[in-house]
Amino acid sequence: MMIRSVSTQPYDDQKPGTSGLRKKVPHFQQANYVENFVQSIFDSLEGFEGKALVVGGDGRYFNREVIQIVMKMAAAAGFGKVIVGQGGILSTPAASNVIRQSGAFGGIILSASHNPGGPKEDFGIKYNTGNGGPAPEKVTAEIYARTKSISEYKIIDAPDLDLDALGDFDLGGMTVSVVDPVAAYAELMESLFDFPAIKAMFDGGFTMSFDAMHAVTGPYATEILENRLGAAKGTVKNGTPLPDFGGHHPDPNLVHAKELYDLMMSADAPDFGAASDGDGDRNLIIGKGIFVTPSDSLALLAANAHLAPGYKGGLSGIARSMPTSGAADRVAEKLGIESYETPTGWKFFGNLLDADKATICGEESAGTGSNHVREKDGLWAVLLWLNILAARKEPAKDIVAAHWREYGRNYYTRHDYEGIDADAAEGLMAHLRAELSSLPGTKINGLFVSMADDFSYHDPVDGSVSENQGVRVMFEDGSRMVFRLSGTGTAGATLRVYLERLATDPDKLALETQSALADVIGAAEDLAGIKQRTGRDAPDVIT
Ligand code: G16
Repeated sequence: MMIRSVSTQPYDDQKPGTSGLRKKVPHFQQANYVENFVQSIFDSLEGFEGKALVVGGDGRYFNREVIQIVMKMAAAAGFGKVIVGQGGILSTPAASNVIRQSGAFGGIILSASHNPGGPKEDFGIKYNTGNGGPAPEKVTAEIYARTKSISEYKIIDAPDLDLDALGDFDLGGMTVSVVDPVAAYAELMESLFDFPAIKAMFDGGFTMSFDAMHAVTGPYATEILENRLGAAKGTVKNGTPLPDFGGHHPDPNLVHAKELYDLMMSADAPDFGAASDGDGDRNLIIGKGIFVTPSDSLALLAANAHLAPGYKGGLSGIARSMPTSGAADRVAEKLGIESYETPTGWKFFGNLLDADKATICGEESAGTGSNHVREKDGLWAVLLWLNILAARKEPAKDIVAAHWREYGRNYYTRHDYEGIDADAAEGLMAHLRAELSSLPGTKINGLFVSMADDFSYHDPVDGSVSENQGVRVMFEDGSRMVFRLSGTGTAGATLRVYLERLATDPDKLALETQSALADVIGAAEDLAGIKQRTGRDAPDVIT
């Protein structure tokens, strides 16, 4: 094997964000940009010699090229084996599963998630540790530190490997196993859910529309929903993964999955609608005539999880990210289990799951998952919903209404201001932070402030502390607003404003969300001066 050492210069912008390094494709195509980051990952790890590395991505533009580089660098670094999905494909939850099942040292996942793909669009590289989850902050901090001082990388000289044939191959003395990306994941799902009951529901005429958004979930959804569960052919829409996702944003929200939303609100709606994102970890749930917010979905899934075989023993605890609504907390309270509030980012759930403090986790950003892997899992959420629908034999809309009657309803919305000027965004956050200590006891847009802080998280497992995770302002009537800057964008800054109010009055459970939250929305504008500071009249995306 011919190992080549190539000298290189550091780049100063390789700091991993909420979920790995995400940039535009041309940015990644700069000389040695990919190699620098991959070498920095390897340099910050210890003890992987002879062990396995899982590699896969969501099939977006540049996926195959980067996989070849990663494999050749893994061989040069001394890994014993690379396990790669056929065609370079592995959904993020499936990659997590392969890492765990194979006992691999870790994995490299290539994705920019819900961001668009194509020659001028987004790409991303993320490292996951041996538990199958995104690297915790101390690891990403080491990787970042290494990117700032790197002076050479190592790669073997070898021809590209064919990623389309299954089997074991030699790459400069290292084994590359090209595996079926779907099979092991589908079996895992079958072990968790009551497939016969769901199949009987489909056989009985239950209808569904699943929008795979031309992203990685297509083959998984087709195999599981149509082939194994007997859903009608055509249930999975846009099921062929494309490098540019057909020119769309593979983001399963009400803006980018509008066609599905319109269908579900129409007279011809099927019984159930769902979608998943670029790399298969996010989900969108829409019942006939009702959109279920991710925060509500988390609460509902937790409250009903015992109906699925994999969770019939109950849950050890529930975890949610701080900006996610408090709906899940009341479910935890009723179940008599702990609830945890973590910063945004799935990596913060890893310790809780590993220590069995939480079984189910979720985020307002359309992510839900459990201890079956260490990533959020779009199809898992869809299948748990189907299992619940099959067991309860009620429409999704009735299940949601019953949940609100029992627990109250957290009206919830997120307003995103995308691609705004980074300095303006930082200025807005700095202004809010400066105001925090003087806010309690004051009134904003008619609402009394009871508490205001910049969220910091104390990990109950390893004691680590993560500060400045988002500005929270709580009001006396139980409503809340949260401000934070996205850590996943690739252009300028994205301001996220999360607005929430709990309603328990049975007569006030069916209001329109934006009007139910009008005064909290007004308070956010009054306090933060969003229009003036960002120059935007309205959010780009409201979910
Ligand atoms: C990533 C993380 C999630 C996080 C989301 C939103 O999701 O994995 O845990 O909630 O980003 O992050 P932000 O608000 O910083 O943009 P994904 O689906 O992009 O990997």
